[in-house]
Amino acid sequence: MNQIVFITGASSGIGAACTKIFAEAGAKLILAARRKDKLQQLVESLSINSSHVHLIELDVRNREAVESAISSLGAEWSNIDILINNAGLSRGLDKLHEGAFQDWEEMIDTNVKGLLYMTRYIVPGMVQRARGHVINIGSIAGHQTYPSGNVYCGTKAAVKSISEGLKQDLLGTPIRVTSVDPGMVETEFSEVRFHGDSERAAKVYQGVTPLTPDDVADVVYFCATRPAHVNINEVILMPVDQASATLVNRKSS
Ligand code: NDP
Ligand code: 8X3
Repeated sequence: MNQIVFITGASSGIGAACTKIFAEAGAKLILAARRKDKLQQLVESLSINSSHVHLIELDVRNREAVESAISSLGAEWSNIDILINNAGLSRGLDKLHEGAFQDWEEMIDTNVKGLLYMTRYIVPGMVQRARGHVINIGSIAGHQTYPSGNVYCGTKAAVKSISEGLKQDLLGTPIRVTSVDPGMVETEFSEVRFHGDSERAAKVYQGVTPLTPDDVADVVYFCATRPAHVNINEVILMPVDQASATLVNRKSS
């Protein structure tokens, strides 16, 4: 694969798995996250050739930082072919009227505004070059709201709308837009949601065989490698043990 792929949130979970699959395919990778040490460790663990990777310590909530990271890429890295808007998080699982303002702001600023900043700064170049693909990581939470999911579900519903809107606005160009919307995937997601409470996080996956980050990365890679005239708009995937955000088959041990 002779393409430049920009992955946000590559330091963990689905983003790290996307890094692996695109690296194996020979893509050149721009990897961004706040924890640059984790990016470095990932690159070492995958033995990625250093000329094939560019690491950026980036908080996608910071619009100026996003603008500067992209505008300073230089000729070797600036012609981005695939943008994977993966950076995201949930914070808390509280009734709306009891929710924490800081949790809401973090989710909205990352999942919605961060994704918008990345898109706004990268897509004009794709349009200019008449080549590109934006792949947003949404969620089943964008399709169905679950109790106490309120703001997180709202941000993922926004990602769904933004993906649809971007597809419409790019009609007439060859740029592709895809939303990959998983159910339960075992990553750092629940630990982040519960502010580091790993016991509570582990319970989310208890008795269930969840998706792995590699399962999601496989789908992302499939979407990215269809013939140029094929646009996969949306993929919803969940474990066999899950039928909706709230319907989960748990085996007792
Ligand atoms: P992880 O917590 O394992 O990974 C989240 C990634 O996002 C990390 O690499 C983190 O990097 C990055 N990130 C978070 N905030 C920022 C920020 N402000 N700036 C830059 N990077 C940031 O979770 P997942 O892999 O599960 O999550 C990836 C995406 O998948 C998210 O959008 C999530 O909503 C979505 N998703 C997850 C599901 C699940 O069940 N796990 C299901 C459906 C969707 P760092 O901390 O180093 O900045
Ligand atoms: C992550 C999946 O159901 O925990 O987006 O919201 S869920």
